[in-house]
Amino acid sequence: ACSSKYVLSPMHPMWQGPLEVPGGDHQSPIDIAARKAVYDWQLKPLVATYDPQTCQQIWNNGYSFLVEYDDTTDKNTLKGGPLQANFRLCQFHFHWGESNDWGSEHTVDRRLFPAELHLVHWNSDRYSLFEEAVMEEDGLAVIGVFLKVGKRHEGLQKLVDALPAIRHKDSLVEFNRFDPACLLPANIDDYWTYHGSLTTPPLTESVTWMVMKQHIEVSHDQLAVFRSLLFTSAEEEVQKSMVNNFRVQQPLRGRTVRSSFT
Ligand code: BO1
Ligand code: ZN
Repeated sequence: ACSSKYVLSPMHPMWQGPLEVPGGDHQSPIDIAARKAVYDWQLKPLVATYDPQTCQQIWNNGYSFLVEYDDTTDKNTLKGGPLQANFRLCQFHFHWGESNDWGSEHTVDRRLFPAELHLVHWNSDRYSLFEEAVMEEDGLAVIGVFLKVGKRHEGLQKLVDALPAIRHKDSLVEFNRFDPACLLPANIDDYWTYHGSLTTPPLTESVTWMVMKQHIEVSHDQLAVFRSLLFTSAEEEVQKSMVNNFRVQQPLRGRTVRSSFT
């Protein structure tokens, strides 16, 4: 859940909170300067093993829509790449803009994408709950995938079809048998990685980020359905479209972005 100290303004793509962030030199998202990334030949391929049967629900939490997975057992694991442990998927969600000209959280050479997918995992070798892992430097691993506008994405359509049922904040519907792997690009071996934070409160610096070089394509109409969601609950008088739910790029502050490819 979100800290009440922060309010996401639909006009400004920023969390309005007390004095920037709670003590962070390793915040996310960042701009990835492709030519400054350091190739690391020791970065292994990523291995994601997902079980569609563990998909539980889809809900509007007032800043995005989340597809949540049963993370009480090791059925959805991410390992390899820069990771020193097994990580378990708990949810995925997206960030997007009001137009196709912006919407992603990360940027590549200052280039914005219309949306960005985040697959959120926690270190299940060392911790027993997300809430415990979120406090630790090696606690979380998030895969970021850029979305571009092009042809309709067949895998995404099942999600898009569920969105009208969760238009308002705090609405939730059952959602079963969705394979998160269908949202990954064909090549997951090429990625950038760096250490950063959650991009919404609690903004803890607990995330190994893996941002995919390859994007996925979705149609303008599919993104239009994302934009028909609301930040507001059914009770509120003035309804606000869920758009521009991204945080702006944060300073790199001496961190190195590594790449798995040349
Ligand atoms: S993100 O991937 O950096 N945009 C991101 C930001 C915030 C969260 C997750 C990913 N928040 C947490 C909530 C927890 C919740 C967890 C898993 O997501 O703080 O309350 O359990 O859904
Ligand atoms: Zn996110």
